[in-house]
Amino acid sequence: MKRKTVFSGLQPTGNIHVGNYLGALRNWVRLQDEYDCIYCIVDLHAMTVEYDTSDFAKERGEAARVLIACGVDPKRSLYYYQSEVPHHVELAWILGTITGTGQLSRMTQFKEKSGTTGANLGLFAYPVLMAADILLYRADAVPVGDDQRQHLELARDLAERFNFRFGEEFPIPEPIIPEHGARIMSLQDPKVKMSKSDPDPGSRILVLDDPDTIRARIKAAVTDSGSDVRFDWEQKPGISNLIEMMSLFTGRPLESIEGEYGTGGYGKFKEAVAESVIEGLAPIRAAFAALDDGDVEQIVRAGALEAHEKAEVFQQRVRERVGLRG
Ligand code: AQP
Repeated sequence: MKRKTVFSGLQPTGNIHVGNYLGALRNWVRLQDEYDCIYCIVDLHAMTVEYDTSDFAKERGEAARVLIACGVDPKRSLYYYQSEVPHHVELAWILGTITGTGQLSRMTQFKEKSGTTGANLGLFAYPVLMAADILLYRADAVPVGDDQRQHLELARDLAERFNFRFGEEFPIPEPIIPEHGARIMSLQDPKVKMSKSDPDPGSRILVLDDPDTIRARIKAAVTDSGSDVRFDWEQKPGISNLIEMMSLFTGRPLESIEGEYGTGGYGKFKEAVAESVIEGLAPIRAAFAALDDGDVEQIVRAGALEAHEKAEVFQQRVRERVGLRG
C-alpha cells in the first residue's frame, strides 16, 4: 500500500532554537518511520525579511547540517533547498490567482512581521508559497508548530478551492501539531513565542548552544511571582514553559516534575531544567560536529535533483488542469 506523504519546511538562519526542535523537528524525525517524508530548507521564505546576502549561503548550509544532526535522515527522507526546485514558485503563482487578498491581510504573521521589517509583496504572499510547498507533492500531512496553524488553514482552503474550480487534484493536508511543545515561549517574555528573529539572544536557546550558555539563559529566564513550581499557563507562564521543556527533553510527565520541584524554589528547579536541556541537546551537538559541510551540500544537491523530477510530474498535471497544456 502506498505510504502517505509528509511535507514540512524550515527557514535557514543560524538561530535554530529549541522551539523549532520541540515543536516541529522532533516530529519530522519520528514521522520518517511511517511516511514518505519531504523536508525542505525554505530559503525563498527567508528572503521575505531583511537578510545579509554575504552570509546567506553559509547559514543555509549550516541549517541543512543542523537538521541532519537533529535526525533528518536523507536515506529515508527527500531533503533539499526550496530555491533549487522552481516548481514551488510556479505553483505559488497559480495558487495566487485563487487567493483573496483579504484573507492574506488577516494573517497574524504578516501583521507582526510587516510591523518590524515593513510590508513587502513577498511577506504578504508568503503563505501562498507555503501552500504551494505543501500541495506541490500532494502532501497528506504537515508537521508544524502552533504558529503555522493559520497558514496551514490557508493551504487547505486553497486545495479545496483549486479542486472545486479545476478538478480534483490535491489531498487536503492535515496539520500534525504536538500536544506539548507546539508553542515554546520566549525566555524573556513568556507571552510571546520563542523566535529566531527576536533581537534578544537571551530569549532563546539554540540547539547548538554550549552547556554554559544554556545554564546562563535558563538562570536568567523570566519567572513568575511566588516560588512554587506549578504547571499553570494562566498564572505561571514562565515556569510552565520551563516545566514543558524539561518534560519534553526527559520524557517525564509534567506532574512528576511538579511533584519533585513544587516547593523547592526556582533556583534548584532552573538548574535541573538546564541540565535536562543540555543532556537532550548533547547528541545533536555531537552529530553536528561529526558532519562535513561538503557531504551535506552533496546530500541536498542530490535531494534537489530527485525533488525536481518528482515535482515536474506533479506540476504537469496542474498545468493541464489550469489550461496551460492541451
Ligand atoms: N516557539 C516555537 N515553538 C514551537 N514550534 C515553533 N516553530 C517556530 N517557533 C516555534 C516551528 O518551527 C518550524 C520551523 O519554523 P520556521 O523556520 O518556518 O520559522 P517560524 O515559524 O517563522 O518561526 P521562527 O523559527 O521563530 O522564525 P521567525 O523568528 O522568523 O518567526 C515551524 O513548523 C514552526 O511552526
